[in-house]
Amino acid sequence: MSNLIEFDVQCADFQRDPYTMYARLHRDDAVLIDPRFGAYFIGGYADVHRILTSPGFTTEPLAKRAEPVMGDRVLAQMKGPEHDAKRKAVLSGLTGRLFRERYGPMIQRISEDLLAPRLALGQLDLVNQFGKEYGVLVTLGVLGLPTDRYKELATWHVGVVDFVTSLSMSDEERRFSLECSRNLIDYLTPIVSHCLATPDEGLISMLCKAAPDGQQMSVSEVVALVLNVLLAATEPADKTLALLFKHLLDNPAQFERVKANRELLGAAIDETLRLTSPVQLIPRQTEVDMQLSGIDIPKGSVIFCLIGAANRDPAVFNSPDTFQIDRQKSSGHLPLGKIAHHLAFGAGMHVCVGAAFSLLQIELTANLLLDKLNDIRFAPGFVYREQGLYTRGPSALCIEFSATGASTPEIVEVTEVAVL
Ligand code: 2IO
Repeated sequence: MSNLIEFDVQCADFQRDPYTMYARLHRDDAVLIDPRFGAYFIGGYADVHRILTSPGFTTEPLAKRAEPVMGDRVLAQMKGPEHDAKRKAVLSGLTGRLFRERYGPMIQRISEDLLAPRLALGQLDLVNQFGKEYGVLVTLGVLGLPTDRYKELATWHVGVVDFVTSLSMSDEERRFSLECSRNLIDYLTPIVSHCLATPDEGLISMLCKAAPDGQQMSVSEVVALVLNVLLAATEPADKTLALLFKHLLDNPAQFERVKANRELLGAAIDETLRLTSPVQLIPRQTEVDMQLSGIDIPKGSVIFCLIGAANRDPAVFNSPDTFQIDRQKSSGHLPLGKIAHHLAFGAGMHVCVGAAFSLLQIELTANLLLDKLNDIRFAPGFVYREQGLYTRGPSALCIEFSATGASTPEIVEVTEVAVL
């Protein structure tokens, strides 16, 4: 039986470094409870896998966390024929035989355009001078939305994400998030109405036809789906890219191998997602009284799956705190002979619909960066920090490099300087 251990999810130590707590959780075989916050936190791989794949665990927490800022329900709140039909619509836009051809050139162009003015400088903050804008622009491209107001959209997106992912909010922060949500919904409503009336080939029009029985969908239903894609695709993008480069820079021998053999990039991205999962928390609620690892959990309890902990469970992953791109060959096995896979995209009926797309996106951009930037290293004096508990990533990643084919510094207009 596990030990039930009280902890404070909002304490500064945990915010700074959740991974020490995760290691302790595994060592002491613990289920965590934050009585003040009123939730359980579960980090064992088998428990998390069970929570995500078995009946008895609902997505009810999203009614409070997501619905107020999304304007209607998101995919993860649905089930049955409605869930199947809408999920299929999103999935068919984000996967399929031709998705590399459809989205590849767009991702490539956005990455090149953002990188161009930075090349000659020989330095770049991969989060704040590339990744954040890149995340928003690629998502807008996928949704077929115009990019002229992307800076405003990026600000509103942050406000909405804060609401979904925060563990505590001041009244003022809440007001700001709701205002951002209102602005985003007001922006999307006429666009969605137009797609409902005169559908085109784009993803939004595909979502407009996603009702299970051929019924007409309401504007707010489609807007919520669009917001769902917007948030889920944008929020983890800069984090995953920066985390990948952080691990490669920390592991020079593996970095050399990846540079020489780009086919290893997929394994490096996968290992990045396991070791430092950009989405660290997935909330659920228990539908019945139950036991998890021998601990009684009453009906109606809010449970957070600690994805970052499950992905470092030593019962499943050997030397779980190390970055090993060859891991797949050496990692542990689950019962029934299944090979253990990380849970960074979740599992079960709500497993991430954008997984394949996001892997394509990171792979294309990482390849481009490796092509254009030579001799990548951390900038002198750069101090690495991560932020966020729900979604987590580097607050900055300042690198230096020499560029291949860069234009001369004189003709480059630079407005911001990397903050070290
Ligand atoms: C967008 C938290 C970025 C999802 C969410 C309201 C629903 C859902 C998730 C992920 C990542 C986001 N939850 N994606 O945790 O679609």
